[in-house]
Amino acid sequence: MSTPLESWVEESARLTKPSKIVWCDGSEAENDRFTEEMLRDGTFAELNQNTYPRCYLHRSNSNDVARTEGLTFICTRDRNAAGPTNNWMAPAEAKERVRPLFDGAMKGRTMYVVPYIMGPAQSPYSKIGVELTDSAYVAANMRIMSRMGKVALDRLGSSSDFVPGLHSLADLNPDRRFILHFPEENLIWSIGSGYGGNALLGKKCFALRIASWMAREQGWMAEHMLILGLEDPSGKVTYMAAAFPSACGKTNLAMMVSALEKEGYRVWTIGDDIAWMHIAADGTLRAINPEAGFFGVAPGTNAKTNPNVISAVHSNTIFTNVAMTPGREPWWEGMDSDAPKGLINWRGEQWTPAMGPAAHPNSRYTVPAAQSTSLSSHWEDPAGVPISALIFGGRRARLAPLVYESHDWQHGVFVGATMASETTAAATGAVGVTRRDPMAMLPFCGYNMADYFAHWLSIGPRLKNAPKIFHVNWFRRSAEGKFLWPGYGENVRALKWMLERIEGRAAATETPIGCVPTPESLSLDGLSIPPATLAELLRVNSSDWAEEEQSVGEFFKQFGDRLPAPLRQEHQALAARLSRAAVASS
Ligand code: SAT
Ligand code: MN
Repeated sequence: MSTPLESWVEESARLTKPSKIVWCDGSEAENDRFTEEMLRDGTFAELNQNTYPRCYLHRSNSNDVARTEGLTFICTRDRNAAGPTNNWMAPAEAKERVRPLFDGAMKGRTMYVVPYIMGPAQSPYSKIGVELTDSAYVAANMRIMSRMGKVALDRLGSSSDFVPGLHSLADLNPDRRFILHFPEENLIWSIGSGYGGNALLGKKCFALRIASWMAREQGWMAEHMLILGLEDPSGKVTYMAAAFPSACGKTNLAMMVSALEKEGYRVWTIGDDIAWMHIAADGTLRAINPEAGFFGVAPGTNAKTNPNVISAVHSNTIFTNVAMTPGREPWWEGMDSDAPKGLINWRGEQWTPAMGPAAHPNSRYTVPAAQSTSLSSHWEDPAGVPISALIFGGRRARLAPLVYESHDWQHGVFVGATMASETTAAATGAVGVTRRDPMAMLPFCGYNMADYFAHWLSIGPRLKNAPKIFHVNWFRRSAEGKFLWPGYGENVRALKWMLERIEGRAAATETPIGCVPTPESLSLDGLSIPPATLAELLRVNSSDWAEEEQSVGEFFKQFGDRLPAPLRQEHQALAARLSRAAVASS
């Protein structure tokens, strides 16, 4: 008798017709073998093995460098289950359309069976997935990003309790590229792309889109959030989870070297991208990081913005679409050094400045979490860490102050549901356009976002001490376009204010949007921020916010009656507070 996994592998092999099937065990020896094969067939270029031992460079097809949201679908029987913010296809239609593309797609190639655990191997909250892929690069990345191989097969046994994901590079043609999710049967199909979020199916496809659906059914949360611990001078650690859209600094915040280290404030990393959060028996919200590595944006990463990752990526790291120096070291824009002579760009060509960026703006490193010196000793706690603060944020050149606190859980959900950010290179399409990205989940919520808001609203009342909900904006600019806040390690100052709000110690000013720090309540020693700049950073401009309030109304319209009433109430309450403030100031 074959197990459910064996049957599915056989069935998928009959469809895709690989010449060989390799079951991955996740071992060092196996990884060495894959590496050799990839060096031989050009999937990998070897980096300098003296300065970057066991580090390799992968150059992807130039049409395949970011997530393709337009080709990503939620396939549910009822269209409304996917909601207005997702692309939708009926499951039968999706399969009819895409099955022929899988037919024979692996001919002459190897099918890798990649079993993996999302979450610590021993955690009751962890879940198993199996990805079938014809990309050794995907298998090698999955080995870093999850607990991959024997450990997963051992945990699975003969059970059918795993999320199957079928992936093929096929011909990498965007016209035949589909990233399909079937949440009603926990199934993922991805074809035509080898890029991160499209192809590493444990990450966005499973740990966010499929898991968000499971989480609603089972009463927990799957969120696009980093998890960090802030240690205070007494040694006490307070855990926080923060949602920012892709390429808005989650990794850098989670791995930060604190500017207040001398004062005793340190940041410990639990995760940099995804949080699975459960309500524990004691009423706390407990978070695990389902991943085991970081798939971070390279450009802009340097010894100032993220020293921890700079040292971590010096071994066992896969670089994707970065540039390479003549000494075969990785290079990208915003690294500490200027572009050296003889640089090879991400396409593998001799680079000249006229050619534009040498590293692709969405180039990435894949590094084991365990290599970061900032990693918390609790990062694999099976029960997760207790969360005291939830933070939303994005890139807003104007509008949002450095940090503010919502009034309560319901208002905090409104703040998350209405957050917006300027788009980045992490997805294909225009960069720098402001779009609403609720909870940073717009591209990752596997069901109707109105129902997702309702799910969020239902969680707070079930918690004993619901986390406080904050909003941050590191990206506010002056009229001249200069950043007002130094960011990076200095962001700990905002975290410290949040910690003191949680403990009831820091002062704040009530504004129509929430509580903003008083200038004195922020620890700014050692920073020379002129009082006028600080005032601008913390300012809540009522007429800008009145415009924002209008645009929120437009955004909410698409959800019709499905939008939970409490969010409508919060919207009206905001409008009322803003008009009272306008009357008071006129
Ligand atoms: O989608 S990826 O996981 O490749 C990166 C991101 O956009 O967050
Ligand atoms: Mn992400």
